[in-house]
Amino acid sequence: MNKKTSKRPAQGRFKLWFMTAALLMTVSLAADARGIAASGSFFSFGLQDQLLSSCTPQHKRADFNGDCKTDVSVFIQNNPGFWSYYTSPSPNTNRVSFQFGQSGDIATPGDYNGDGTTDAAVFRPGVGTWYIATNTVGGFYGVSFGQSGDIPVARDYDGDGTTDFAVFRPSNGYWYILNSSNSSVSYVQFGQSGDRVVPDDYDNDGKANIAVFRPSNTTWYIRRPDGSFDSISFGLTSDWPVQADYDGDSKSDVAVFRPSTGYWYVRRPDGTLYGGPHGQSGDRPVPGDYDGDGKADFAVQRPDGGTWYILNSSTGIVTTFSPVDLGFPIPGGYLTPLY
Ligand SMILES: [Ca+2]
Ligand SMILES: [Ca+2]
Ligand SMILES: [Ca+2]
Ligand SMILES: [Ca+2]
Repeated sequence: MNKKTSKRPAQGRFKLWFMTAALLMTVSLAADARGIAASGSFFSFGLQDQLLSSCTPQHKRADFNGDCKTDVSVFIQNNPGFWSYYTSPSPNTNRVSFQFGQSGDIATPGDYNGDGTTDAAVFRPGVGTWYIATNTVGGFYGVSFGQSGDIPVARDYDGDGTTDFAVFRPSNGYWYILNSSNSSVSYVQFGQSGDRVVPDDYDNDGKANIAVFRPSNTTWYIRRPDGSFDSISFGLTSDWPVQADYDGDSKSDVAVFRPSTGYWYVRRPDGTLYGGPHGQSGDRPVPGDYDGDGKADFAVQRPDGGTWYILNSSTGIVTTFSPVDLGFPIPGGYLTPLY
């Protein structure tokens, strides 16, 4: 496994452009950006630009209002698509919803401008294009990075506090990262086809580690900054990786959700494990820090009715939300795409 860094795009196709919905009306790129344009009406407005908090990026999954609490949020994959999030545990009265994305897009939430709040973003896999919302009233920009067949793995790899566009290419096992700090492209071979991508900050150096879970041998491979890597045997072939910081030490923890039973298993640093039942077969795991205590909470979205079950780490109490929006759960956009 080797690493190369270059000022030049790895694949020679990288471009940036910026436009607003107003511009889009007069630009012929409308077809490519279909589903992004703000041609429809909005359900509501009022994104609250709250002051930034001191929580670390691991704890800011799907935190659209910047209060250091993960927000119940969904991507409704229609044409056009909609994003909706809820800023407090009274979900249907604290709802923000706006048009963004389209059917077939992959939700890639992240903080792409480094302001401490999560931005709506999608990767359009057929064309290798990313779209990032700049507000809830139709503003966005697009970035071409990657190609058809790539898996988006957006994280902050260079540690500047801003999410980096990045893809994993199963066909050659390479990771391609567009570093937000200097716009250089890093590419690293790590993993192979069939691996599940599990990037996160496992060592608390402020930079996401490149990492994969290999179902065939149930081993996690976590790349260290010096290019060496840790191998950790954990989980079953059929388990879903749910890496997050469950114990609050600011290091992401190796963890799995067992879809057949609804059990969660988290690996402690000493190699022992803990966990328990939360959810049931068919549920989608959506870990995040919903109560804002610095520890990720076990949480699931039940696809049938769209109900969320959140086991608050601060109290041990399960909170149940039934938002009016049914769709892909945004906190799941930080995990390997399995549902
Ligand atoms: Ca929040
Ligand atoms: Ca970055
Ligand atoms: Ca941890
Ligand atoms: Ca928590």
